[in-house]
Amino acid sequence: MGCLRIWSVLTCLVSVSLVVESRDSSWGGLYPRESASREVKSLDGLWNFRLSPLLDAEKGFREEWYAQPLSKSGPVISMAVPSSYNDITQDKDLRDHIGWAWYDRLFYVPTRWQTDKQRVVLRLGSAHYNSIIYVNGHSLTSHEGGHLPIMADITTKLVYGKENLVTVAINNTLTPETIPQGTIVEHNDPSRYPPGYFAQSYNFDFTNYAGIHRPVYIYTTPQTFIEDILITTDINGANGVITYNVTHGNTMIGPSRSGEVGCSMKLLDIEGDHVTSAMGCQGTIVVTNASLWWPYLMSENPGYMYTLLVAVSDAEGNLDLYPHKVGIRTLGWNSTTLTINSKPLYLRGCGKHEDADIRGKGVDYALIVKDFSLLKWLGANSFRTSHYPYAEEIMDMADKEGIMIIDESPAVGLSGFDEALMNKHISVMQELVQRDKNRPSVIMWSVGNEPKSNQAPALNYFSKVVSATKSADPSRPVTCVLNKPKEKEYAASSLDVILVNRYYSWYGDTGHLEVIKMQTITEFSEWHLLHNKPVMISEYGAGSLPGYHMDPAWTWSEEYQAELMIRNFEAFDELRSKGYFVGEMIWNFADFSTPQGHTRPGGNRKGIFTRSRQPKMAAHVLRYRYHNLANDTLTNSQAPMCFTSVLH
Ligand code: BDP
Repeated sequence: MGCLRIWSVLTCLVSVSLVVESRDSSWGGLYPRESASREVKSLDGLWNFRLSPLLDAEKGFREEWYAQPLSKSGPVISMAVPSSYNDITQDKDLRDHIGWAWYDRLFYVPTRWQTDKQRVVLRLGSAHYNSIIYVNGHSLTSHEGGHLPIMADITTKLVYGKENLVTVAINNTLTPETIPQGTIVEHNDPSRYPPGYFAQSYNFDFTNYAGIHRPVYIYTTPQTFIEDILITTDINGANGVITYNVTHGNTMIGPSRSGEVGCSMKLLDIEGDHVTSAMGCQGTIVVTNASLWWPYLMSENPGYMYTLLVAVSDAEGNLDLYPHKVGIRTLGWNSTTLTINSKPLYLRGCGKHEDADIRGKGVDYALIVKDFSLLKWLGANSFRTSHYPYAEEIMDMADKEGIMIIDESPAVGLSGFDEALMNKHISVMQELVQRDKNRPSVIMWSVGNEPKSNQAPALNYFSKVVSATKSADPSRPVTCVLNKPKEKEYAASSLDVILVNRYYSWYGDTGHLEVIKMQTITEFSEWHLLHNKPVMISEYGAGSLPGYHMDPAWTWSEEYQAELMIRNFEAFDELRSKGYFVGEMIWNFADFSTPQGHTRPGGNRKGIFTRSRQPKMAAHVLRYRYHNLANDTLTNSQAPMCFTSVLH
């Protein structure tokens, strides 16, 4: 029975994809933005929801739950979109569900969209992990992977001026072939477990939240439409140089007439005033006396962005318009240093999670604003999207606020390293680059976190994944976050910058804060010596229970967490003086949810903020340091910021 049950979960992933009319969408398209030619309609809100029965994973497919509203085929509950479904109700089975979950809702499309011959696109910011999207009973697309957008052209499947049905089936099962990986553990001993009993296990330290996590939109474009825009920037003296390449598409209506398509660009400044214009679908725009994109606290005016108003017109003069933000900046890296606009960078940041109570990994605008407010309060200039790509709404804020991003793939804790996994990993990197390639905030790609890179096949595997990422985007350095001992480590040689996670005096030498400085200096000097590359610490930290105090410091007390940080700072300062140590990121920005376990009291408590974003003592300590570091790294040409300005 147990075996049958698991077979059913796993084969379901394979077999249902065969019935999808148009297969896996790996190009999520440009973010839905309104313009004079594009209408955007949100489908967020309360959807209908039902789980597949635990012992009959394929029931929804067999009974074609997508063919009519879910409420007609059985009981439904209301489910918030966007949100994870796990923590929304009091139902433990929903929280811990493994397998298919079904969502649907009705929506209208105006007849005018048909009269105006509009192309209509459905786009989900993400759905975790495998998803199949249906409109009016047609299976339109499927997508594997939980943190990147899904798009489908739904023009011909709609009933205009009437009710339409969108259905989304989502499966959160992780296997050794998924990214990230997981295992379904069967328990076949009938004297200890009920029939069919199984559990999902995975090798990462955060809850595998599931659901429609990001906004759902439908939007229109004309039949000839802007498909993608690639933007790179350079600096030439006081001038900025924007190089662009616009690709356009044509709907199935009529033959492609791409030869007759023309492009024109208008560049607007931050106030919306016209700066300059250009013609042609590819080209270069020179911006005289350009305002550059600078990180937070490296300029009085961080995050400056122009708007490139892209226009594509067809033979009849129908226009498609798309406003695209552009931050002009350059990145550089060598064996010791990272630079932005030719100035050396020191990353003062955090590892984060998309995580909150009730909504799990669902996009929450209030939380986004709060987190950026806290990052700025801290004086942080960066974070890593540990351990998966974050929502585009978060990335937009990072661009705007001048917060630099190490943009990480969902490849957390990988092992095995066979060719199939490698090809999937490469596709994920290409999808991520495709989505975030034009963002000034993204200063580095991270292909993963803590792979088992002590396994010999990791050498070939990472050299291929890194080089595929570099060919997708040669303009940014590529890294992978490592934790294996440097003596037997096969990924580092492929990377541009070495990022290492280390928990001295927490997971080893617990209670012995006095060894941190020595061990950190020794280890990071050796990484640099071995690979002749810039190095940084991408995670360090200790758990603390807010309000638990103990002096002298004792594990889990706020004092222990704070002192562990201060001891690390002593090491970081010495390493910085050697000239190759390019950053520090505390683990973690806030406490977050993990699977239940005896080392995780209510989740991972290494946050410097609580899960509800209140500061622990550690946050004040970090704030003092980061603002001081910001003052240190200011160049003469930029206005110094007094530390007193961080005091209220
Ligand atoms: C690191 C992982 C991170 C964990 C952290 C920890 O990268 O996901 O949450 O350890 O143990 O190894 O707190």
